[in-house]
Amino acid sequence: MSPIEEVIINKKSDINPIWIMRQAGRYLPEFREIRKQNPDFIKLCLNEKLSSEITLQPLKRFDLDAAIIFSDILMLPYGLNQTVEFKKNVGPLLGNFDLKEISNIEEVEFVEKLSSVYKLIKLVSNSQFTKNKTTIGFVGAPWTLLVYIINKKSPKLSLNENFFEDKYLIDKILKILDKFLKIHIKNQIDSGAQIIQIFDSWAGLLKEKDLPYYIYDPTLSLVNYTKSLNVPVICFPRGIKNYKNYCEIIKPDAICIDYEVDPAKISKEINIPVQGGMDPKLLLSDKENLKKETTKYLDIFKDHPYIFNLGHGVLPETDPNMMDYLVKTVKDY
Ligand code: 1CP
Repeated sequence: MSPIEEVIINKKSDINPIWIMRQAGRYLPEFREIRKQNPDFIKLCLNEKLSSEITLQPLKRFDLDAAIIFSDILMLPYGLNQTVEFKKNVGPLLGNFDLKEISNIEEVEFVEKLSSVYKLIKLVSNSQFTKNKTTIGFVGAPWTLLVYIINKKSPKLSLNENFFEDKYLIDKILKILDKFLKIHIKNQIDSGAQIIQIFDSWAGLLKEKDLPYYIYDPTLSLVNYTKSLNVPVICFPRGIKNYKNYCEIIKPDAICIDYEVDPAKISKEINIPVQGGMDPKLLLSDKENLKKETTKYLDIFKDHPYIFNLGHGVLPETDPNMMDYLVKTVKDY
């Protein structure tokens, strides 16, 4: 069993495995080199030779315990024939969503469109670089995908005024997402993903009263499904106000926390394995400060099953040497 599985499945608390969200990405010059030659991001994700190489890039540099596949949560709307493009300095832009057309998409057609993602997972999990490491597959949570599908751009820029207006449409989309997210999860697992992480990056946008319908019910459905396939699931409801409630309702195998929450409070309140938490901006400071803050998290979770990670993705302006120092600090603890 790999160290991350030991923590999640056997609740081991005396080891400190580490992986980093967005560990394959723009802070690495070798990634930027490939990216420069491949301006179409979706096409790059669907080139299994390159996307598997990108997935393995951070593992060749650092002693990380997991490979997170190089893909994107927006591959799902892409698989449902909604156009997705990534514009520099703007972010993702999605096309119109045709409910009639999407309601008719067959499973085989969807799986065929995303087949390169599954090939990439096979290549990664069979690679010598992932020996005794975990291959992590992932999906966007239904709520976060709903946000992109209806808003058609990042809610960072703003959530459309009439976002919640068409309840019929929202209900239909959530049902379609439930079906195809399960298909996507199943195919990732069949290809070699050993853990699934569910990214709910925009969980923080909702009011408490809306959580059951938009987050709890649809996420629980995916968590239960993944568990039924005997694969652990990590949930990351970024910005949610009450992690304790979330864990009690959703019961993920591990919970990934963001950098806004107090880790000491989490370690007291939550008794399932915890992942992440540290502010990615700390990698932009100096080594002394980085070591101090890293040690703080490791101290707090000393007797708790804990996987080291950040509280959101590593920032593009991060110096790879600082990443190296972070990994070594965790391994030497
Ligand atoms: O070069 C570039 O411009 C591409 C940047 C990039 C990368 C490296 C995007 C566009 N996606 C990815 C890969 C990616 N996305 C991974 C795989 C690799 C890894 O973690 O090492 C993962 C897990 C994601 C997941 C993802 N995509 C999330 C959830 C996590 C999070 O950051 O909150 C979200 C919200 C997306 C959408 C997306 N894709 C890309 C961007 C810039 C965004 C965010 C857009 C926004 O701000 O709304």
